[in-house]
Amino acid sequence: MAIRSPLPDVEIPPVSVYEYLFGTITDDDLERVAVVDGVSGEATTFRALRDRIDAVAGALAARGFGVGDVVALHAPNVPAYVTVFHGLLRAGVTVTTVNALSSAPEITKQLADSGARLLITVSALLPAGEAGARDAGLGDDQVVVLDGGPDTGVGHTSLADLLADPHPAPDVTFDPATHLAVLPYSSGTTGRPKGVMLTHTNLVANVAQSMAIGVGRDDVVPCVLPFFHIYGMTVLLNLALRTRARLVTLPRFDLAQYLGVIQEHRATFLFVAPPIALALAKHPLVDSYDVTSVRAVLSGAAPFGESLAGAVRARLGEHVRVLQGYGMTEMSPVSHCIPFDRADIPSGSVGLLVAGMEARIVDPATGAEIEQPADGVSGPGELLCRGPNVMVGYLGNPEATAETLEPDGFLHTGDIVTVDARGVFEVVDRLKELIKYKGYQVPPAELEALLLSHPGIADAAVIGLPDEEAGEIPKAFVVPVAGASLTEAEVIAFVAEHVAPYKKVRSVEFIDAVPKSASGKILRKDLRATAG
Ligand code: AYL
Repeated sequence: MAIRSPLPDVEIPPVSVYEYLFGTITDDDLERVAVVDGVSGEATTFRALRDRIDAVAGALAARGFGVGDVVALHAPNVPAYVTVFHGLLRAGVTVTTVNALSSAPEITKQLADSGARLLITVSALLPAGEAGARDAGLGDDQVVVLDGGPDTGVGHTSLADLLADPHPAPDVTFDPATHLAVLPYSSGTTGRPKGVMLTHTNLVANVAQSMAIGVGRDDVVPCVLPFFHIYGMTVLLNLALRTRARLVTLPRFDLAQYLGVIQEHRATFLFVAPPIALALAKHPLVDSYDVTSVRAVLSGAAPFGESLAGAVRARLGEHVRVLQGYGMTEMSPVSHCIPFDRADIPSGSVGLLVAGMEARIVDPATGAEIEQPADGVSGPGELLCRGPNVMVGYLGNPEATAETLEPDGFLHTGDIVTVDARGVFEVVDRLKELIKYKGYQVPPAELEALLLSHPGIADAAVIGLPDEEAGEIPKAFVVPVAGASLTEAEVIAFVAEHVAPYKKVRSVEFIDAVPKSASGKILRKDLRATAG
């Protein structure tokens, strides 16, 4: 029997993301500050933000973009990200969000796979963006540089150029339940990154479901986790906008700058991944800043244990709520959270199923269903989830979709969990091959394919090694071609040349053969057992 969320159902209105965020906004809220640039201090009210979103939608529609088009957005967290992202959605365009750290070949792959007709980037990322776009067959006129323009020396159409000639927001009609809002990339439980098809309703639902986290109108939310990743997109950007909280954008993580923003803007709700939680708990710099405004810290995207949670509380104050969220890009992403008002739920757990979600826990060896116990804690098993926030499927990849989504709508998470009688879940292990470096996805299959493209490498396997700061670091096992002289440094440099920095292989071990099952699957558990 499926386990149902113990939280009351929430209304999921059948509207677009734009309509959900701004359709019911009051005159009072329109005058409030929505977004602050954490670097320059420039503030934008909800009214100005909405007007700019309308203007971007109008400009894009006037250039022929609308329902059926895919546009790639490749930028760090800056206020213009908010305007352009929502302007694109407002125009009916499907947005594929690109990691700001992506290499040119990674950008090319994503553009080609998603069928993007336009890349919107920033001058700081232009070298990778331009090369990536060119190799995907996009012309110079298909690259927009937000802070570019003829007078800047950067070239390309800028955001200011787009808006120079005002156009009213278009009247677009689509079915929010089926129209794709975004295509973020995720490797899911296996293989290489795939386009995750999320509809407007998926995103609207997950904001409504995430209300339990407890962000409210008086909160100030520093946004250092990237908007291009689903955590930043839903839990920072969209949840904060809908609750009328204030976002403070930061384009990259720098601890001193982050602490400075917390102090200066009296930040109240911190959304972090475990490495930032570790810095908050342990770094001496924290003592030099006033962080007394903080009332809650939520960690998500990678394992976060009770001891680190306790260390965060000890440092920031026992009154601070330390929360955890869990989910997957494929679930928009939040399936579990610790509600703000549930102080009885331990911070080292991932909390409860969010409203409207169901789960099943299945023994991966036998397929047998593990029942929720009447008391105590269940045995471990793979988590499967179903709900209004679960993706439609992987773009152009029915095989991967069929492997991940059961015909009855349950999604395989590839994570091993337990549940107790109250419905509190804990993530205890990962069944899938994914490596998480500081909360970012590092798909082993992608690195293995890259390693195999090296003429000196006959076979390769990649696993994650535990690491206190990053969570896990990628390690490669390499079988050299007979007679090849290959060093660890060469292998590391080869990978680093081709991938985003967070995907770098950080150690290499040469072996005679990669251990594999009879069906040819890499036996990662065996490699993990031998790896030091
Ligand atoms: P993706 N504990 C352990 N592992 C986790 C956790 C957690 N709290 N959260 C995510 N993961 C792992 O698509 C897990 O293996 O989405 C999961 O399948 O990049 C995988 O990361 C998904 O990686 C929030 C804030 C959810 C963040 C997120 C997750 C976004 C990461 C709810 O409130």
